[in-house]
Amino acid sequence: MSTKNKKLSAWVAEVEAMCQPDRVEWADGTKAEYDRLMQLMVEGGMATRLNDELRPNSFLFRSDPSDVARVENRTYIASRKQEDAGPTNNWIDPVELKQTMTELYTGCMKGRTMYVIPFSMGPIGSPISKVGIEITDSPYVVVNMHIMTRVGAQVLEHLGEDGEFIPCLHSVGAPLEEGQADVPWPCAPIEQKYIAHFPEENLIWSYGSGYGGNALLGKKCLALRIASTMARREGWMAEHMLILRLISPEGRRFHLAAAFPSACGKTNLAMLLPTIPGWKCETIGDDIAWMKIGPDGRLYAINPEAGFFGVAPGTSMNSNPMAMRTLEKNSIFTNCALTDEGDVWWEGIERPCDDAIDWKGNPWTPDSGAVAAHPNARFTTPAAQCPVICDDWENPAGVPIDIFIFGGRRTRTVPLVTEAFDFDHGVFMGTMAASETTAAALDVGQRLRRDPFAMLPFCGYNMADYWAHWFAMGDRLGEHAPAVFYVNWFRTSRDGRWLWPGFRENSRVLKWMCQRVAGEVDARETPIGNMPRDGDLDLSGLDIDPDDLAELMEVDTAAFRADIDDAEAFLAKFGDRVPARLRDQLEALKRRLG
Ligand code: GTP
Ligand code: SPV
Ligand code: MN
Repeated sequence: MSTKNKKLSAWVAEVEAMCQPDRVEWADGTKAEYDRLMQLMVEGGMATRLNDELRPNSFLFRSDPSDVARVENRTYIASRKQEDAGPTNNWIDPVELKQTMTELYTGCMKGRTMYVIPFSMGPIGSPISKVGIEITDSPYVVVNMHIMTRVGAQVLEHLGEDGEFIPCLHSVGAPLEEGQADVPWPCAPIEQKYIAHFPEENLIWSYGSGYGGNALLGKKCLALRIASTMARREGWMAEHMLILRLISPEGRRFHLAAAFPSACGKTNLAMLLPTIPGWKCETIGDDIAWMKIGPDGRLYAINPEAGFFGVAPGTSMNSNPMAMRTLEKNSIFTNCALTDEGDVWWEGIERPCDDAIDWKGNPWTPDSGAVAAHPNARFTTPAAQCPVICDDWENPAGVPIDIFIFGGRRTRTVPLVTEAFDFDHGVFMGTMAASETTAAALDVGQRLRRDPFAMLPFCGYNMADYWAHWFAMGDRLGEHAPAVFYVNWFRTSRDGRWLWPGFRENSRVLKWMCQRVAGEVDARETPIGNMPRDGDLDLSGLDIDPDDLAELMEVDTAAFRADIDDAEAFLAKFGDRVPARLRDQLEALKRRLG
């Protein structure tokens, strides 16, 4: 395979000269290619084929123990001016960063194959879709990109002679000397890792990591960091949001898009199997939404991805049965445990396991005193295999969004659900979002942090300008702007129990949202937003202690006042770039809290 696109051939030649691979291969996205690369990796000791009867056509990979998640401290937005990256992004002058990285890239693919992967984010040819080309020296990246994006010859055809593409360069940063044997998971030490974005050129350079969002460059790098900068320039939105369709017993359809930080429940909510009778949920996307205003003035969303790269631990037939059925076959598992039958296992799968090989490759039993699967162990699985995938999931026009949901992991303070008074208040809620951190990033520690719109690690430009963009979109949408809600599935009691059962029971909260949007129920006004009146949240058949429910719904005004102080300190970092409307919202909240 090759290309008629002159810019592409020139870029591939330039990268080949710099990285000096042994050979170059163009990925065609076919099953034959997938099978051949998997075979190569099994023979090379990088992959284990799982028991074909238990888990057909599926493979397990174990990463290097130093390379298990995104690295936020090594992620850069290299805009020409530092203030355009803003105070929440790491910044290096683009000229300097290119120099540093060019030195690292020089000869970095020696002894390896350089793969050129043409891929589309979104259905090929949709007006919302974008073409990317990832160059990588990792065959693991190639097979994952096969599942996560649309790879192949059609993309090159669509690109033609002068089509635009987003260049995404990736290397694991581990050249092989003549005769040097490879390791199962090549990568570079942390201080040599760079996940770099050059937003003014729509360019991505990633070096030194083979894991997830550091290496599968269509996902966070392209579909969020670069796309968010394009979206602002072009008047659309690129968000860290799942997309789902909820159908009421009467057949009324609602489309919801929800932004929760990494490992805070998007994949679970996207595949919801409601516990309340008559309600149905269909999945459109589990991580990223690209949204444009349609001809009717409403906001239409597509899922730019083609697969799910989901957190394995905690996934079970009880918590997320639709995910469990999606990954029955044709899936890639990374950093899960391997059972003696040759299947995968992880904490919270709710299946017994007495004997396994843990994610580091060592023998494991329940008495080992350590987890068998890494907390950020993941599955890569085709979206089309999801039993509740929506008929419209690949509709190039997208689906019209009725409801936005924000949230995060808050053991205290934040109640189960609140509704914004209006869109501006909703933008304020998204801005105020905060969450306890998770294992999805390697280097952020365990703490509560502000994570506006769940975009803190993913916004490719100054976040204050991003808030202004949200207000501008709201103004353009006017009466068509989605309703906005804030949820917290993670509140705990003083003695550390979950107050809310979560998972499939979250359908009860979504039902209340739909009833609000349809004008079927009133709400109770509180200082922080509208909340369900007593009896309006459908709790039928749910055994929940009335005291727990009261605590779950409690508006702790003292805690919210303290939260405002923290929010003000956060906003102060952005100086006078903070939109006045945001400050107005903050003042209004202060007044309501008294
Ligand atoms: P990323 O892929 O990192 O963006 O994560 P995500 O937002 O898709 O999170 P995911 O749905 O994979 O959930 C992450 C973890 O939170 C898993 O261990 C889940 O079991 C757990 N979780 C999800 N939903 C709930 C819930 O409603 N209640 C509780 N207690 N835990 C949940
Ligand atoms: C996240 O961290 O939000 C993910 C996983 O979805 S990764 O692709 O590694 O970014
Ligand atoms: Mn995510």
